[in-house]
Amino acid sequence: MIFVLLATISLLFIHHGQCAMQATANVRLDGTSQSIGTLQFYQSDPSSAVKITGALTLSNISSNLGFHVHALGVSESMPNCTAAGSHFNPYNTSHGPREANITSRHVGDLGNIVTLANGTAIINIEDKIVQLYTSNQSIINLSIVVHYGMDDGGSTGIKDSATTGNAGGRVACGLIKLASSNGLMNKPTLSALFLTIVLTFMMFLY
Ligand SMILES: [Cu+2]
Repeated sequence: MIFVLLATISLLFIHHGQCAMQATANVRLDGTSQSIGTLQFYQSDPSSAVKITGALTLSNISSNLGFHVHALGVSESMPNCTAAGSHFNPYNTSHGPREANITSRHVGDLGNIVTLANGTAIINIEDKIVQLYTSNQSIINLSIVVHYGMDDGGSTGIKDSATTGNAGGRVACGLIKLASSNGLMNKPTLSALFLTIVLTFMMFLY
């Protein structure tokens, strides 16, 4: 009996550790409350990539636009994008493209998003360096920033290339918030289901 209880408790802990994490960022034009879209962040476990999806409407802007996680949070309702600080760079590394390994880019370096002729950017990124789980690489409560220009990956030597990819000013930004729906709310539900199965099984044993 005690063994079954202990096994149940330890399995519940294992289950909790494996719950997927989900976050969102409502992206607004710099210094305004005008939303240009909401991004979804999803990570199924700490060793898998973070998926970033969504659509942003950047009317009249058609090109590659620098896309980074910056080190500080911003106001959720009316963000001042300058207040997001510099690139999220916990290991004090050089700026680089998204494809670079962890020693050759900032954790927050997500490269560029590409806008269509009408200004809409469809975002579908998988990144193995940013994290949603508690970690030095966690981007929860930091900011996602969209720039006016292209991030050159730090390779051109032009102006601010080595620090920011020379991506220019900040068009829009948003606070990256942990969403309770998948990361937290489902845990009790799933745990209760699991407990019910175990208790039913025990009824047959005893
Ligand atoms: Cu940036």
